[in-house]
Amino acid sequence: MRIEFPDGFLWGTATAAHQVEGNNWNNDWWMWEHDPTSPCVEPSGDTVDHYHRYADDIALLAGLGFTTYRFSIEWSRIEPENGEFSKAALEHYRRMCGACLDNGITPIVTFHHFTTPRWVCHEGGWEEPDTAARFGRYVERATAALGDLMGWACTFNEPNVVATMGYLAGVFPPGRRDVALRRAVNDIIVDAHHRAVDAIRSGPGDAPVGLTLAMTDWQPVDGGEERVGRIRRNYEDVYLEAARHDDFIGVQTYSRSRVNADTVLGPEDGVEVTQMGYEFWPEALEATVRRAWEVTDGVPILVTESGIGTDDDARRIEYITRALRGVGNCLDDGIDVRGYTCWSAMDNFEWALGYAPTFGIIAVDRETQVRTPKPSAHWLGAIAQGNALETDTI
Ligand code: GCO
Repeated sequence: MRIEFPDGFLWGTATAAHQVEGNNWNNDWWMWEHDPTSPCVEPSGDTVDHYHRYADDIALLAGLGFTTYRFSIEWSRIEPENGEFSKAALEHYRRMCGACLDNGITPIVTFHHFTTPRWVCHEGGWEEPDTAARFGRYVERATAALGDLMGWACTFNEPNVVATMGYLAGVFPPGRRDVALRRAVNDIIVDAHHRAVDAIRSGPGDAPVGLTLAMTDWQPVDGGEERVGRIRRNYEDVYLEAARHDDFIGVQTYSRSRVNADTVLGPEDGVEVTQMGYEFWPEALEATVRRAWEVTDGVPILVTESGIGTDDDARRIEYITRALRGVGNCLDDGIDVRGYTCWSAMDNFEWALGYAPTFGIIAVDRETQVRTPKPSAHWLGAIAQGNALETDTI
């Protein structure tokens, strides 16, 4: 089987500042990692020291064949206290964008990937309506510094996870469990997103702007339709609807979940599960791309994350092959998918689960910080270069 992708289709990998930079001590996640009552298994520490090693890392990704790199900028470095902006931090991220462009890589910049500065949290965090304006001001300042170099701009990474895991499930900071609060937080983040879109559009450069959403292929079983509808409404649709006037929507999907009338069911006995405990179900990407396209009324789609936590790199290749077949099916049906960005460039800090899950196509020895591309890195880089997937496995 051979799938050809449209001219200009973007091929890349993704990371997030807190998961790779190291020592981002001035945000809520660092506090959460050091809070004995949180579910975090270990602190992030130096992680893979990408803050200092980005130039080599970007050159390595370019050498493998990738044409884009998605990374996030850290609000707590850029604005370490209310209204105090760090020119040095902004220059750092300007050099990162420059390193991408020098290597023929389009930088996709994410302004918020889960971490919020400590001072914002002290002033109420995402349950405080004023946080939306504070975020807008930060995005405006960062765009003034980086806008002319940004290829694409993501305001938020998975705001639905920030709201749901932080304010309903209580497993992300600030660890709250309150249904009404989760809804209020959704509304505040939607407001923050719209302010950020305006700030980016009115700043230098012409990067397409959107947000990225965590999506699951929710599958109703035994009368689960109504429950699926409710889950989608507050977890996905509120953001898909808010994205209808954006330039793109970032889709991030890892698996499916079956839902009955009472609950979200775990994977069935005997099915293959990943290090995250998710069912191995790469077909979820096709289902969610289709749904994002439908609910946004046809906003162009960028797959901003797709991948698998596994220590068996052959399963990663199988997973991505099947996920890409789904993207090919969507393209065949006229859905405007602009690119595929694999999570992740490197093994990194997987939030509350620490370093055990390995999502990278590049392994990192965190004692020596030596990077070693896995077979999947060479394989996916070659697909990027050929802009086509050829496989006899499916
Ligand atoms: C998320 C994030 C990434 C994760 C990845 C693997 O989806 O939680 O965007 O930071 O590391 O998804 O779980």
